[in-house]
Amino acid sequence: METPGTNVAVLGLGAMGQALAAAFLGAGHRTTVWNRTTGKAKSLVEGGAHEAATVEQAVAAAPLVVVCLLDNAVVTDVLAGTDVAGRTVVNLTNGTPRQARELAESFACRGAEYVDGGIMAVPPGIGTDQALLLYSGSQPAFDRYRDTLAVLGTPQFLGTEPGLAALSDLALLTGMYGLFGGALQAFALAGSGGVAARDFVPMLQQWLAAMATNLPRFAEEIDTGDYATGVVSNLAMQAAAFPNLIHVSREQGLRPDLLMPLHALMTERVAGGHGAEDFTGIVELIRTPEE
Ligand code: FVH
Repeated sequence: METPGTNVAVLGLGAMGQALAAAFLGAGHRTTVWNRTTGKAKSLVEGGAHEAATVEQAVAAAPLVVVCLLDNAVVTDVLAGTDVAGRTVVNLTNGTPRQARELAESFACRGAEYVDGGIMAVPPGIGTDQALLLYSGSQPAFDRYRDTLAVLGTPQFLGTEPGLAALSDLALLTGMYGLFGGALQAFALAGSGGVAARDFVPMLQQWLAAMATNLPRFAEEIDTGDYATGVVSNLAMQAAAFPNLIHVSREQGLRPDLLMPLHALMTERVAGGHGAEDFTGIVELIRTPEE
């Protein structure tokens, strides 16, 4: 286990990279930072960080290299040609499982251990109890740096398959964007009737929290593939009511775009003879590969 005093290099000083570097610094780790454009390291350097002039210098300065750049194409470009042998690369850049697997393979060929990560937090949440960080990839590397990484937020290691963290990260973000998209449509709809978002939010929050209690039942139905037992509100009934959500948006002068794909799936599932089942059966259509 590493203790405070670990040398850490942070590549990328966007909003998130700065927060990560500040957390390492705050915990007493010797922190070297690098960013493509200069100027973003100023407050970190004032706090004791060392600013490397090149990626090569940053990587040479620390056995643990934490990467947080815009996307994985940038990660590949930025580290191309740099000697990473003997280093542990922890990549917290948002990406897909396939990208994580490709990066793991590529870094292994170059003599580095690779851990992929997903940050379930916004920059101000880094270093607080609110931050969850998902990891997958090299177990020995994760175990070695677990305590160092814990200063960023609660670390959760999902397994040695490098893509696992990215898969869960993107699944959680998928759920979040469904929630956010629905909430925006709801705010716009309430607003079209003169209700300010701040006045509507208590009711919306209460409703969404109550609806979220359905998720364990959804999970059970999805895991068992039994969408027909214990149905409270069948899909046919829901599919009959759903067009009203679309009509009211149009009547109120709003775009119903966000609602259309779900309506199409509900209609298809009912047409397939599953109207008596639960809403959850739609997952079967989602699982059908695109043509
Ligand atoms: N910020 C957030 O809320 C989320 C939370 C969850 C995780 N995401 C992911 O974290 C990655 C970095 O996000 P960020 O917030 O730091 O993003 P930016 O502030 O836009 O900084 C981007 C950094 O990437 C550098 N960069 C961009 N293009 C290049 C390039 N071609 N070559 C080298 N570096 C590049 C950029 O450098 P510069 O523009 O300052 O020179 C920044 O360091 C990201 O995957 C999120 O999805 C954040």
